[in-house]
Amino acid sequence: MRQYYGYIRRGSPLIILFLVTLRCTPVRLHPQCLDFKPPFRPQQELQFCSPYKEFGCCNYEKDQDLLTKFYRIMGNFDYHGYANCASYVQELLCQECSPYAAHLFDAEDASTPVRTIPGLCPDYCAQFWKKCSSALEYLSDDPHLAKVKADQALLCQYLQLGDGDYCYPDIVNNPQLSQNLGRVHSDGEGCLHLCLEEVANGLRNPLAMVHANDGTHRFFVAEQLGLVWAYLPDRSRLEVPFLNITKAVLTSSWEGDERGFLGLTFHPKYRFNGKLYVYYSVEVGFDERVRISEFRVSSHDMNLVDHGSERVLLEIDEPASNHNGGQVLFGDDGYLYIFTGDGGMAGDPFGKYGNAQNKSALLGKVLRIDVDDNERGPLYRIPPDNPFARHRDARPEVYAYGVRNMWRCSVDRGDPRTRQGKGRIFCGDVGQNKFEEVDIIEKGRNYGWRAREGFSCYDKKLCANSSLDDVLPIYAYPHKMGKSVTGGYVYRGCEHPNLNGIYMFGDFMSGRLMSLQEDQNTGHWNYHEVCMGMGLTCAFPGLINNYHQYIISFAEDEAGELYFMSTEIPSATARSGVVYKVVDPSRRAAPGQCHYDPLPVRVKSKLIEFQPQETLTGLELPGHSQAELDPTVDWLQELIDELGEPELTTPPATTTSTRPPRPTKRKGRRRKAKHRAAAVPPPPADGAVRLAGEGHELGDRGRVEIYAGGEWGTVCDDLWTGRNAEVVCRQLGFRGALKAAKHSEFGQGWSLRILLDDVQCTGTEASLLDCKHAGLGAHNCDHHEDAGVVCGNSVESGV
Ligand SMILES: *[C@@H]1O[C@H](CO)[C@@H](O)[C@H](O)[C@H]1NC(C)=O
Ligand SMILES: *[C@@H]1O[C@H](CO)[C@@H](O)[C@H](O)[C@H]1NC(C)=O
Ligand SMILES: *[C@@H]1O[C@H](CO)[C@@H](O)[C@H](O)[C@H]1NC(C)=O
Ligand SMILES: [Ca+2]
Repeated sequence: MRQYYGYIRRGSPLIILFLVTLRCTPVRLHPQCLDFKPPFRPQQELQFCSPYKEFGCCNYEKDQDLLTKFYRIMGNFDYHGYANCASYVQELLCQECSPYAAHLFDAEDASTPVRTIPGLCPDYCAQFWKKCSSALEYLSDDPHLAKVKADQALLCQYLQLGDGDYCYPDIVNNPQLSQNLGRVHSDGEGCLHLCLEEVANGLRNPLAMVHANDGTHRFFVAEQLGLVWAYLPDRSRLEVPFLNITKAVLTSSWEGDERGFLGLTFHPKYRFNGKLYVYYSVEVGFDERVRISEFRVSSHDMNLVDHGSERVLLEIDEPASNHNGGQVLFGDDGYLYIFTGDGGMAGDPFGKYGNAQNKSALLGKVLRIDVDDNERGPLYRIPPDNPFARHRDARPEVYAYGVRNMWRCSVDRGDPRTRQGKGRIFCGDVGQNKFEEVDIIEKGRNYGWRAREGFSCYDKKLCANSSLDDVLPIYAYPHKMGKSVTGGYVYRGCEHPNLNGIYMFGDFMSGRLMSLQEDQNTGHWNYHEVCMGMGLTCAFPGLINNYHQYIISFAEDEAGELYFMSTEIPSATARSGVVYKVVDPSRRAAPGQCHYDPLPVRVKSKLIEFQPQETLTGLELPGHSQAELDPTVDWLQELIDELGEPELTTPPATTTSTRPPRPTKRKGRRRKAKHRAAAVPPPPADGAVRLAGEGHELGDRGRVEIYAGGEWGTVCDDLWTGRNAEVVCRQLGFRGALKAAKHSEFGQGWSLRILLDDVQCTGTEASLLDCKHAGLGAHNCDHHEDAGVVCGNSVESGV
């Protein structure tokens, strides 16, 4: 990739242009139900609309309703009518259960009325009209239908969809549409397409969001300055902060300051003992320290901490201002886990071999203490099975070591059915110069730092020592992908069944969202990037497909749904932090399956209603403005991110305290640099194609022009098919075609010769020239019939 770096730096207009033309196209078609939500697997098997019993938009009750409706309609027919019509009526009624119901009924596009009869393909419609047009009056009360139903042509024209390629029943027979239906969308490069919901905003470096596990389904968001805000399940926020220790917390407005309020967790029995634990930076005399304290909730307000209840459990000197750790959490064993940093500077320089490998130091460790029954006597005890409890040269609190600066750890709730994976602790450990890593924490184990960074040796001498016996990460990534890992969660929620078992995490600097999934057979963790859905993929009410770049933290709510927090300006005083909920647009849980009733919350302060501010970007619907699309800046930024900002390629003393590059929003990733990097257009080879005419600047659509025999020419073809379009789109680097445009839809290529006619592709050819066609330049059509394409990149595309 390096070799293309120079082009980008010089900002060659040629390349910028090329980047723009490669922009991925939005997709017309996506699974969506008539309630504007994703399809699901019904909890109880459908009887009537059985084609959709595995996956679709109907639950059992809806299926029974349709069955009743069916009987009511069929009551109007004699035996002969019944024999002719029953299957048609059933099929038409059941399209409400199709995973593409919104598409078939034109509900996706708010600018057109919802149909009463699903969009039908011409052949099917003709058959239906011949055999059973009398059923129309029972199926629909649309007055226009009554007018046209006597005329097959008029009727079938009326029942046709805007993009005729995806009508019923072709839509169910399209392997590309049905193949991956119900799975997480992923593009050709394996990037999972997800969407987001904005949950809270206006936050100043929100670095933790936790719940109290008390049945109220409140969530608590901590800001670096030392404030914790309580939110109700309806996302309104209490005006008075739950906790305010801004006066004690040491931080600054400097972007990338790693000091501050860093962690928060509720006691597993909070509901009964009202205890919570916080981790923050303080200045004591001339020393900087981290402090782990216990607080209690106020006895008269459940949304307020008793600020006088603080008991300091532990204070640790911090020899430098960076690498302060900050995670606190309770393991399944009921003990409090504390994740400290190595003390800072670069390369863990303290002592003989650094803090992290020195078990007598509390820095660079995972600590484990018992905070139960601490009202009298010591504030915490050492769990008897702590691995070094009886070692002379070790602090008894140490649970695991060799840690650099674990930023965000979480406990796996385990598979909802099998409990597989339950209790595992996942952490992101921020790297030094080269690699970021994700670890699973095991008792007594060495996580390698500073001997090792990721899988590679950092301190060669320590690394060569056979007594190191360190645990390797489950995944490590190099600094061209990001420079500061933010550990996440294994998804174990209810609303998005596809995501179960996926560990999702991110990178603070690059804004990259990533995922790992364990192969149950090999134990290997498979990596997939997470992209934002493009086009209609996220076109569900309330969903968005972009987020601020600086991913600070991940979270799980009381029900197990997954969130992350990021900000545009990573300063403890900038109010640009947003909490996002992760949503899988390809499948939801069956309606009612995830229902819960939060326990009531007595609110004594004012409630501030949530006002979402973010919007879906890049959505194109016919007749809608495309003005908001300006991919150029984003593209470049993304590419630069990927290549690494030049200032950032010199490793700073600390990774996370680097002043970051220009803030930006991450939109759906379109393509990776390797594709864009093929940037210098090669001289056209015979059979090369390009797009022209109105709209071609979008890169995904236009009149097809082909290079053959030393010149560019057009393709005129009144029988131009989707298969032909498919070949063109693939030649252009797209995944497939959304439309075969006929009759010079993208204008007539007057200035060029007509080079191809009568093209008949099977769809798999490498170039149009490989398809059957009339002799080069021989044609019986004119420019009125110049052919065009609309290409697409999603799994949904493909004609
Ligand atoms: C937090 O407490 C400080 C005093 O310690 C006060 O000045 C500040 O206004 C409080 N913030 C909020 C949001 O209540
Ligand atoms: C290990 O850490 C302790 C506590 O900070 C320190 O006193 C000791 O000198 C360190 N040992 C080595 C070998 O660096
Ligand atoms: C290897 O590590 C052990 C334990 O830390 C130490 O005692 C030993 O001297 C080391 N060996 C070498 C060759 O550095
Ligand atoms: Ca490691």
